[in-house]
Amino acid sequence: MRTAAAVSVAVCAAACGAALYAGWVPGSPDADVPAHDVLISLGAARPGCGGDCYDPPIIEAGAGAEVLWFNADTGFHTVTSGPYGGHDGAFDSGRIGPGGSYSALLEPGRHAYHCALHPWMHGIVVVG
Ligand SMILES: [Cu+2]
Repeated sequence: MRTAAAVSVAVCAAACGAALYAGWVPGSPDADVPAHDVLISLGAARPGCGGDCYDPPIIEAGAGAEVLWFNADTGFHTVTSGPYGGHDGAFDSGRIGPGGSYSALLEPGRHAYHCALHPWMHGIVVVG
């Protein structure tokens, strides 16, 4: 079961899309969360997650590396480039369900992003 679920994440990463991690249960200990670069934190759907809605809030990725977000929360979220209300078109996950993930291969540069559903959620990826 765990092996099959890990494979589904790998397939998702290869396809740069959103997928559900079948082996994960909302509220699971962090140790049970599959490999990821950025965690969408449990409780991020409520104001008060502060700068840790996306954990870590700022990451650096090598040029040509995919960045993978995993939604460890019980609600839907997005990973959308640009400031809240100002999607710049560079990338957009669409709605990621609980236990879902999204991966993207980003252009070099500094990418601010946000959740289109929750104005308090924002992060930065620096590529290259
Ligand atoms: Cu959100």
